[in-house]
Amino acid sequence: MMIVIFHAHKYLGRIINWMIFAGNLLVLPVLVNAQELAPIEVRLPYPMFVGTPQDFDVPNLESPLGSSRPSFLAPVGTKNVALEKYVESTDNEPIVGEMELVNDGDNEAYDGSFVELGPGRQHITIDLEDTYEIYAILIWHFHKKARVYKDVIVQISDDPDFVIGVETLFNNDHDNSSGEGVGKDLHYVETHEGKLIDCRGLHGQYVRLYSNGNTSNDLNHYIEVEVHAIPVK
Ligand SMILES: [Ca+2]
Ligand SMILES: [Ca+2]
Repeated sequence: MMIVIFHAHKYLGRIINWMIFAGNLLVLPVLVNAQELAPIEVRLPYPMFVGTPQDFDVPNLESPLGSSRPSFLAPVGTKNVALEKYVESTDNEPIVGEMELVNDGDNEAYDGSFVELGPGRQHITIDLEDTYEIYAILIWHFHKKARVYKDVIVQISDDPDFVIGVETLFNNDHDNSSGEGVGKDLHYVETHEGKLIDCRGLHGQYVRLYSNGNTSNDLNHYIEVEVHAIPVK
């Protein structure tokens, strides 16, 4: 009996120590995660039209904010890591421009600033060359005139083939016509502010963007894509 009590006390001490240790573990991540935040740096292009027209025949159209987009906060050191990285496309021979235009740092709407991909569903994949903690993706499809692009889907993965570990961060394909699942996100009118997608610090090396034509034609365009991220520690 004495032996049992002795052992119970011995284990009680261990249990208390473990509870203190576990308590610290619960507190520590909160302290570690309290990173200093700052607005990400986004240089906006010259606006080609005023206001955000809403006369488009598409379902689930986002209402314009009526003011400029608020600053987006991310950990200090977050920057565009997509600049001049390799971009692959389902259309190897763009109708207009080259794939390099997707991430050459120029987001202006002028002629010569966009790449035009063939009709229907197309996607591009940016290889960031390493796994990053991604906070925001910014997309400018085309903003010379107001348009809505269809089946905009944004995914990140560490798998270049997007078979395993795929995170879908945005999907406005309401009828699953692009086959990546029904998307609940809203259609939006392209403006000079581009579309900012909150990526919540998820990890990935590859960023894939789908589209399936737009309200003016069935072609696909990219002026610029930015991926604001920090290296994974
Ligand atoms: Ca560009
Ligand atoms: Ca669709």
